[in-house]
Amino acid sequence: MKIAIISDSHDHKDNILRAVSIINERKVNAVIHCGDYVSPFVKRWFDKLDDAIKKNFFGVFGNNDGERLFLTQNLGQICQFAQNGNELILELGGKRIFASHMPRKETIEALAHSGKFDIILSGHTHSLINKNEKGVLVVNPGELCGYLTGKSTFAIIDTDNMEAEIIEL
Ligand SMILES: [Mn+2]
Repeated sequence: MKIAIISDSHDHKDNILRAVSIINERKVNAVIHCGDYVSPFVKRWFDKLDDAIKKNFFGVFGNNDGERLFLTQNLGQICQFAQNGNELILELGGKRIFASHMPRKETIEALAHSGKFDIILSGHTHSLINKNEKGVLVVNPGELCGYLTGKSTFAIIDTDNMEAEIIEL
């Protein structure tokens, strides 16, 4: 199963549309957004994901997602947010996945060593992480917006070989 991991899109329309088009072309099975969408109107752009992919579109809120009510009402029509908004726990492709916007480094390490999850996802720092720690895949896809680093990135995880491919726009 292929899962696209996006974070920190920060309302960047062009980059969201470019990522959506690559995700559709690559016939990805699911999308997880690790937060910082910002405006509820981003639904207009994520709505261009193929219908089959939208059925498996999940997300958590970031610290810049202040308008949770309208994000839930608008983007929530196509994106299934974590029950508490902050910590997404789900199983896809037989892998147990944890996603949160801004877990501390120590928390990520503890989760990776807990044996409870196969894939740990985060965002917030706008910096890439792509490592496999004894079979546990730890990924921060960097920033889709590209505002801080000048690099606009997201990731596609293949749950069969447990590798994350980093895609730079
Ligand atoms: Mn951010």
